[in-house]
Amino acid sequence: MVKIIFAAAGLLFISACSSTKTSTSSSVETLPPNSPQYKPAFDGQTRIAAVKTETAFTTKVITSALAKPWSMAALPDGRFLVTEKEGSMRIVSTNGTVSNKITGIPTVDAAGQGGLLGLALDPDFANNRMIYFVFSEPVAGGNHAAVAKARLNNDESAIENVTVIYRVTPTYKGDKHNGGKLAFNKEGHLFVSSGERSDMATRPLAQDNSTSLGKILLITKTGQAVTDPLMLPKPNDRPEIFSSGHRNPLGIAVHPTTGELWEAEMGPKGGDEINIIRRGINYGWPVITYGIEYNGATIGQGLTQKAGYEQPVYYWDPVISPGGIAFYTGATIPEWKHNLFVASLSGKHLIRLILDGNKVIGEERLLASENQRFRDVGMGKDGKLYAITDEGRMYCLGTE
Ligand SMILES: [Ca+2]
Repeated sequence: MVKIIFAAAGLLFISACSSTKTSTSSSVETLPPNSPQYKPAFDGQTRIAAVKTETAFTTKVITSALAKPWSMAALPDGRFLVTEKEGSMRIVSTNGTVSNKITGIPTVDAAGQGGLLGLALDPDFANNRMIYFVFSEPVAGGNHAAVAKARLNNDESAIENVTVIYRVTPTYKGDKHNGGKLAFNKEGHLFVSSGERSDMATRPLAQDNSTSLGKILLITKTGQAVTDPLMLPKPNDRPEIFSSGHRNPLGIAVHPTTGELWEAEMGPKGGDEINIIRRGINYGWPVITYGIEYNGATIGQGLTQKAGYEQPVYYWDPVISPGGIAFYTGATIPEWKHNLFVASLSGKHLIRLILDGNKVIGEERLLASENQRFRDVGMGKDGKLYAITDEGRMYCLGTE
C-alpha cells in the first residue's frame, strides 16, 4: 500500500516503503456520516488517511482578550490586524499586546452571522496603508455584504477615507450565510466570497448569475468586474462572477505556487467542502451536495453528482464547519510546507490537510483538546501559524 513519509528537508513524497511513522490507513473521522446513503465520487474525496505531525511544535495562547474575532491579516512588521464581528478592529502583537479599538469602522449589522467580517491588506500596504474589509451593511430592506477600502492612519488609531467599492446584490432581510472573505490574487485583484443567505427564498440564487449571492467574485481594488476576454459573461450575468453554486464560503486562500484559489464552504448537515475555484465553473449548490437538510430531508433531487456541476476536491460528513483557511508558507515547521490549514468551528479543532497537486492525501486534527471554535487561521511573518477563536483567543503554533 502507498505510505506517506517525510524527508528531513520536509519534502513530501510517495513511496511503497513500509517504514513510516506518519501515516495510518484509517481516517481521523470515526463518527458515522450524516448521510450514509451518499458515496464519494472518487477514492480519497472524504475520510482520507490520518497523518500526524512529527515535529515537536508548541502551542501558545498569546491572548484571550479579543471579542468574537473573525478575520486576521499579518501586517508587514509581524503584528496582526484583526476584525471583531461586532464591528471593531484591533492590532495584536505576537507577544499578546492588544490595541484599543481602531475607530472609523462603518455601522455593521451584527445580528446572527453578520457583522464586520473578512479582511485583506493591499499587496502594497507597506507603501499605501490601504486595507479592504467586508461588513454587513444595514440598509432599508435588510442588509448585504459590502466590500470597503480604507487607509489605516499613521498612528493606527483609525481608518480613514472609508469607501464602499462593492455591494453584494440583492439586499435581503436575513442574518445568515454572508460569506465575506477576501483574498488578493497574484495580479492584485480581489476575490470576494459571497454566501446564499441560507433561507429557501434565496438558496436558488446560488445558481442565478444575475445575482451575486452564492458566488465567488473577482473585482479590482475599485470594485470593477475583472473579466476574461476569452470567457465573457452571458448578457444577464453579473460580470464580476468568477464561479457559482456556493453555499457559505468562509475560507478562501490563493495557493502559494499555482496561484489558484482554494475555498472551503459550509455544507448543510454533511457535505462541508474544499474546492479549487476556477473561472466559469458551477460548484453545484443546491443542485448537488453531499449533505442533507437539518431535519433529515434530502436536498433537491438528492444528487451528489451531475454533469456540468463540479465535484469538491474533498468533503466532510459529518460536518466540521470550516471557517478560514491558509496555506502554510513558513520555514518554522518544514513538514507543513504548503499544507492547507482549515479552521473548524463546530469541530473545534484546526485541520491540517496534506495535498498532492489537486488531491488531499492526508488529514490531521490539531488543538482538539482546546475546546475552541476556530474561526480563522493565517500565516505569521515569523513563519509560525496563527489562529483565532470565537471565544476570543489567538493561538500561535511554533517550535519555541
Ligand atoms: Ca459543491
